[in-house]
Amino acid sequence: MQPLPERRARESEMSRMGCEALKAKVMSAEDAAALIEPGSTVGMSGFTGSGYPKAVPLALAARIEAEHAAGNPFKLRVWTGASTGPELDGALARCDGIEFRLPYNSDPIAREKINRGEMEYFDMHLSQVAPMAWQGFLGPLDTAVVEVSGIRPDGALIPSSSVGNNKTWLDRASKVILEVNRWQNPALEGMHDIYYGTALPPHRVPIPLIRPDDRIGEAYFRCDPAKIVAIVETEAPDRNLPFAAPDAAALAIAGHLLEFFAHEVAKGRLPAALLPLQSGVGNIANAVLTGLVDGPFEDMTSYTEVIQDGMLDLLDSGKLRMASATAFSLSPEAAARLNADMGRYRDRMILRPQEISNHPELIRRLGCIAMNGLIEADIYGNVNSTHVMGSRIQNGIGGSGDFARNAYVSIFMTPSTAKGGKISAIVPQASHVDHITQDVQVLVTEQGLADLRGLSPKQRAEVIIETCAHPDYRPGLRDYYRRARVGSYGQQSPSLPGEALSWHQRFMDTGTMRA
Ligand code: 0RQ
Repeated sequence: MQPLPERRARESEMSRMGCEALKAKVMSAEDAAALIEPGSTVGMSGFTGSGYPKAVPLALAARIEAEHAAGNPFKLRVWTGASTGPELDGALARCDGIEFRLPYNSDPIAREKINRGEMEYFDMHLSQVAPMAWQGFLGPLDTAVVEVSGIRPDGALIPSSSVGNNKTWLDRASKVILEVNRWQNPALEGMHDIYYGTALPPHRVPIPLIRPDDRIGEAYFRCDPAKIVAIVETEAPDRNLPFAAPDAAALAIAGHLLEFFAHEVAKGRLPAALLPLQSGVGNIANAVLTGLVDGPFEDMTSYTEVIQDGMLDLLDSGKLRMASATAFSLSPEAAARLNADMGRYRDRMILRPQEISNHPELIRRLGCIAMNGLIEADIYGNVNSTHVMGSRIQNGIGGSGDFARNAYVSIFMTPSTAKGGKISAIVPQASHVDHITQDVQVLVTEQGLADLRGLSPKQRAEVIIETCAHPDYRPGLRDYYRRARVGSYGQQSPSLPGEALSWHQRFMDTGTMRA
């Protein structure tokens, strides 16, 4: 008799491919990649560094390279859930294999290609990807390549560490390639909630989710077995980056937010358990969650897109009752912590399709508290989350627009300066706008928190300059605003457009925005 841990491991390994009828479709990643047509559209799984296929994209990249060397280069159109890992976006971008990509990217090689104009990138609201695919605006989907953590005897697919758009890819694609990843914890089974009730207008009905912990769907993906052309077995880890330890700015931002929440509770505008938290990507967002561990709020919930380390800390502390998201975005250490105790976490976490985790109807109904990062905000509270100097994409809008427009309170947070203090994050006029002033209700930097609700544009400008801007940049911003109050064409949102643009140009010319 094998020792218990080995036996368990063996049993779980065997159970990954529980469907006898599908076993004949098991093949190598190279053979599976050969089934993808040059020039076709491929819908891949993956959301942040979780649940993306890890073998077929690499084999596809090798095939593209070989074809390139043989004088037959080809490219693909690639759709995903959001960002993925280096084995997918990195590998396919490196070999010039992506002609068009949607929706969110944070891969540095792909970012360079996009910014050099060598790759088309459709940066869209994450909640809109699945509906737009169904509406037909994105064109046909030829192949789905989806990582799952297992296949049940009845052919139902056990989702992996992200759900993203997988339901839609499996439904829409003409053919399906599955990667069954044994690295994924078998105890993931039962954590997912896949809702099959969405429809297109005029047949849409309300989505029956009233609380963040409601389960409204099924634990598995359905997939027509006749469409499955290949199954590739893998054993490869998800790859998310570690978070930086919170620095002084992150801690100060977290402190301002905690104070704000306490104030709102005292005023009766937020319940004592707050409202479902949405937390964006990046170190600051993670630091705020970690800050809540030591805060006074109990019995909190989260309705968000990704579960980061800070969310796990909050669950461990007992302060967060449950978390609903579409993916994990955990550092390797936190992923190991989750995997070691998945059975216990599973009852307090739900992973859903991104059209549900980010659904405007649900975000509005639940009254989420949205907390997202930014690149720059202008003195009127317009926020640029995506474009450096108005033209160079950093990542993408991701889910920030889904949440900011529909939240109970929409918060944007950032250090007041970037690049070691050379650039002010508060500028006269945003060089690109993702979130209009009406969708930005609270702006917080390490300098302070500006509650912009109920303020006119000119009132906002004064509060933002005096509360959020770094002291080094306040004189320049005050001077701009004073002159705009005199020289602007109109006085609703006073601006001097030519001068606002030269504010950005100054960094390019001198390496700093300081006067
Ligand atoms: O670049 O790494 O080359 O130095 O932008 O900035 O400071 O690391 O901040 O990780 O919090 O990311 C807005 C990008 C902030 C993120 C953004 C440069 C800076 C650095 C990153 P370097 P930091 P963060 C739902 C929520 C959109 C999607 C979203 C984001 C790099 O929050 O992608 O919210 N948001 N999704 O140096 C020039 C400035 C700059 C600047 C920062 N003013 N000028 N460069 N940088 N400010 C979750 C999902 O959708 C998955």
